[in-house]
Amino acid sequence: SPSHSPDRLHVVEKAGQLNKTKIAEGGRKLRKCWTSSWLVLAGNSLMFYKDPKVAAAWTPSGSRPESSVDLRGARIDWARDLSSKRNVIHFRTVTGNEYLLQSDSETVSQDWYQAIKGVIRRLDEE
Ligand code: I3S
Repeated sequence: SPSHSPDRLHVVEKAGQLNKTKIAEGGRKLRKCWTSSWLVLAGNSLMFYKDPKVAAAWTPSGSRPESSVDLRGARIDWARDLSSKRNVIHFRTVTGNEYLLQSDSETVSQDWYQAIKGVIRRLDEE
């Protein structure tokens, strides 16, 4: 039945480890605090977990991520002047929360950039 068919909310598009810091909350600048985080991109959301094991147990009604952002209306670009690190992704939600995501691997950062951008674009078209 349709109620059992997978929908986009439940489809994990991408998951993996990245360095992450939140740099603004509601437009207000925050002090950077880089930490390693396990990211899960699914449905309209990018979810952050401390531990991949917790993320693996993820179900719609099950374990909750440490934090989660709604990608609808979000903007993504490459952080040029926001960090001394390389391969840094910058994104901003409609509510003015801003994050930096980073990997020392250019390929890993590029893949995440494209995946997040793809979701944002899809949501823009809905
Ligand atoms: O943009 P900033 O202030 O140079 O960011 C650096 C600081 O957050 C620093 O911590 P302190 O608050 O103890 O100064 C971090 O250790 C650095 O990693 C931050 O710079 P990068 O360029 O790594 O994003």
